[in-house]
Amino acid sequence: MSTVTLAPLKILTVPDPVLRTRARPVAAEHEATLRALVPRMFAAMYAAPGIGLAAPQVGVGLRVAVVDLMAEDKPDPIVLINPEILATSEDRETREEGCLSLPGQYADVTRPARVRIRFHDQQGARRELSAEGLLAACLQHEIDHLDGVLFVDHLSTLKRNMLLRRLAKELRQKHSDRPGR
Ligand code: GNR
Ligand code: NI
Repeated sequence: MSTVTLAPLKILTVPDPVLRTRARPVAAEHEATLRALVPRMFAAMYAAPGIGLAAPQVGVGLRVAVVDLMAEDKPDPIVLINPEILATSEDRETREEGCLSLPGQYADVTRPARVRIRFHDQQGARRELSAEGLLAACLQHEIDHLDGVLFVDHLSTLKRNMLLRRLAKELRQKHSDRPGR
């Protein structure tokens, strides 16, 4: 049994500049980093709880994300390394999105209803995946994070500013409720 534990990864919130920085491609030299990072990303995502988490959300500027929709409460973990969108459907779908980096904020986001993506898994194997529904939205949301894009960027300026101001106010109140945290 392990005698030391690592502190859980902290999830960055807006306006942290790391969230607005394009992440760098993963290369062979990052293998050890990923072996340590990916399990901690899953732990942070399940604890939050969330259905996806991109490395920039935990302060790591690499093109890695984890996803698990936990459909019917069954785990189905996906590790996305250097994911790319190969194709998107013409038809769009609108659904409510949230983001662990904009806690407590939700808005309807319109995106392509279906996507086909290519990525490497943690064993380095090249994989492709076609998705629709919530998985399609989540994959696009995570790939956006790797490009410094947040779901609010898909909203009108008015809605985006309203949401960001509400978040800033709520985070201010939270921090004055709990001084020193
Ligand atoms: O937990 C999350 N839920 C969610 C809902 C709709 C579309 C995307 C998501 S991802 C989000 C977790 C997160 O912030 N991932 O980056
Ligand atoms: Ni997010």
